[in-house]
Amino acid sequence: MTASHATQSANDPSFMFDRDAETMPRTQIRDIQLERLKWSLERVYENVPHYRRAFDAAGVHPDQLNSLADLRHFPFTVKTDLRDNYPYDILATPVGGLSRIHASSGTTGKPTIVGYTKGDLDRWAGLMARSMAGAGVRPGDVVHNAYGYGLFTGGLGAHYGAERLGCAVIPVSGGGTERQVSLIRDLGPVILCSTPSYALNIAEVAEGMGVDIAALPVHRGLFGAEPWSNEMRRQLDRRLGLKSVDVYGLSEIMGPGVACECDVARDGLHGWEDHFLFEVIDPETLEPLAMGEAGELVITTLTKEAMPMIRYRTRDITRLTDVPCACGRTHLRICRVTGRDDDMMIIRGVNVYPSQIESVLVGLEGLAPHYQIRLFKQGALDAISVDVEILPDTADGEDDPAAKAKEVRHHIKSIIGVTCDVSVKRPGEVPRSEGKAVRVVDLR
Ligand code: DLL
Repeated sequence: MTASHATQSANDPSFMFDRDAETMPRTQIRDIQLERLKWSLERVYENVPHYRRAFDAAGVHPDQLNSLADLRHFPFTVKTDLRDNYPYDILATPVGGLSRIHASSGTTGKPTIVGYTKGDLDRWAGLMARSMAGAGVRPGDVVHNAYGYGLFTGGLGAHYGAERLGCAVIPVSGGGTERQVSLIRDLGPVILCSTPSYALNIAEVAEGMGVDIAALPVHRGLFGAEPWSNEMRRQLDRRLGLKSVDVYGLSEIMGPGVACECDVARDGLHGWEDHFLFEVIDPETLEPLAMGEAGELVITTLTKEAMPMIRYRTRDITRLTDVPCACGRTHLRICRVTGRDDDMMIIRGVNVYPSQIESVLVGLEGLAPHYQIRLFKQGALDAISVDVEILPDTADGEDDPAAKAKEVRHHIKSIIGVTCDVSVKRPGEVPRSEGKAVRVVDLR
């Protein structure tokens, strides 16, 4: 990857990390995709027994790919394929050829690992630098990186991306929130990287310490790793005095930087199509959907050496758009991911995502944006309850928690269409996030 930033002024609002790649004509993107897709299919067929078996069982061979549309004949990869081949059988490179190994948290069973060659790490840093520049980060910026460092890809992903772009990184990781606030106050970073829920936690702790982050130099927040609503975005922008930008990624595919909003439009995340091929499928029929239709995002890697993924089903629900963007980047945009299909709750026939509940709660006066949803059985039926917190000012006033709970219940019923129990908690009673927030507790 050739970074062309040396020839541009970093003060230019249209600054790009890799202008040639980011603005190439769409026909050229498709040519590159076809060539790289062939390479990836051959690579897995030759080196990964799982893929050879899966292709053979589906009666397909890499030689049969003549156009991008032919990819639809190739089988999907799902999370269980990674678990079944744990730890190393899904790799297309011998373990000795790896430079780093990350792993998923494994909360739902056996963990899965992700391996990277030196080249993979180099491309990841480049794509994260591209993403960050699109989000408004510039060489010379000081970046406060509160994504967790370790097996989670957030910390090191943002770290090396920022360094590649030419920034100074404060590698603070998650947790120790008062110390984070002191560092933001003392070191004057202009960029904050964290999950949106942790950014909110930082805002709250800062307010408690009497530190006005909105008055400090921080002017961009690069938030991602979990779904967050537009209401949450407005709240973060206001309380932290910054422009927040959405960054998307997943460890199986790379980590953060698979796609990122540009700060020009903040309307959909540019997915880097010279390295990934994006499809949206109907999760029921598994058929590819047309541009603009909502369904499950499926990603194929085009340049990964250690762990190429063919048609990986992300479970994330979104839409794609190739409408030209005001920023000049030609790569398609992934609309904000509002939830995963496995997060979807079906309550008496109504489909509900946690982010819909969040939109209602964050829009209501007197409530803090801290909430948790509980799923439980009521007889044979599924039911939900919501814990939400009252704002400290409201807690000391006359506002009756029971009346507030009734109001919240009414709003959820009228906007989303589900009946749920609501419990209004006192300030600090809903658990705070230091990384990805736990929004749903399943008690069924
Ligand atoms: O969360 C990578 C990442 C780190 C992305 C830092 C952005 C910033 P995983 O832990 O493997 O990787 O989780 C991936 O998180 O499939 C989505 O369900 C969710 N997710 C990630 N980014 C977003 C986002 C990292 N911007 C899973 N909006 C994905 C909504 C997101 N959901």
